[in-house]
Amino acid sequence: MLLSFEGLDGSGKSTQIRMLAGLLRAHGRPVRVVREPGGTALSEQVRALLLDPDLHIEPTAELLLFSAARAQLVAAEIRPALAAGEVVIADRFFDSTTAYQGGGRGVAGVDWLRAFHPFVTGGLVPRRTYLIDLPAEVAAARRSAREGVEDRMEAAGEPFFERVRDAYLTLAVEEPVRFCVLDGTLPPDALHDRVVEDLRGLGGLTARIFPPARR
Ligand code: T5A
Repeated sequence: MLLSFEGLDGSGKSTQIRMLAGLLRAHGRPVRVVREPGGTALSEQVRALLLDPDLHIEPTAELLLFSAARAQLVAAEIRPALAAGEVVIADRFFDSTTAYQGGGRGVAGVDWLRAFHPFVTGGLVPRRTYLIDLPAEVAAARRSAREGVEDRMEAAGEPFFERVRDAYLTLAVEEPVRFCVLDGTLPPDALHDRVVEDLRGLGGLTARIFPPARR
């Protein structure tokens, strides 16, 4: 089963993924966490290029580089892990490209991207996508509280992140079955509880992975 987490930079995806992976592992479930861009030798090299603040990358080239990193990750890591019965948790997947390159940069329209993503992923779609929604200024404040230099994407500015947020929310409205929108201003434990509750409610395969909570 493939799950993905989406949201603005600093929205709390990695925190939630750590908590969920920890819970699954504590139940003896095999879990693979992958990040985008990255997760393979090639994709990590592409990541370094994409995030390099000293590099100018044309928006079209940016879209294709994120997608190239994803194609490699899907083929080399995600598909083999799914075939082996692992739960794969992706820290970003193709919705990031729709939100950042489509919504944020305005490189391509949603319909074009919707047709393009299956070419990149071989048609792989997450069973559930958690969108951790947060106002752009709150995400920016969290990022600036961290140490380190802004990467190339983070340097894009607040109006860019507002467009990205809008694009994410539009996606969630268009695909209400796949998306679960979470209020990113909640504390980490409350968000984690909602994710687990949602997964329990999905039934089918996820019901076997997440047995019902004891009363
Ligand atoms: N990108 C990526 C594209 O443009 N197109 C694409 O197709 C893809 C795949 C990746 C960049 O690439 C872009 C998007 C990004 O700009 P990255 O370094 O991988 O860059 O960055 P992010 O994925 O954004 O990861 P971050 O680490 O920046 O953010 P997270 O993982 O969302 O947040 P997290 O968990 O690290 O938390 C951030 C801070 O907030 C605190 C944490 O302790 C931490 O200090 N926090 C909370 N505080 C209050 N309440 C909560 N609920 C909190 N949860 C976490």
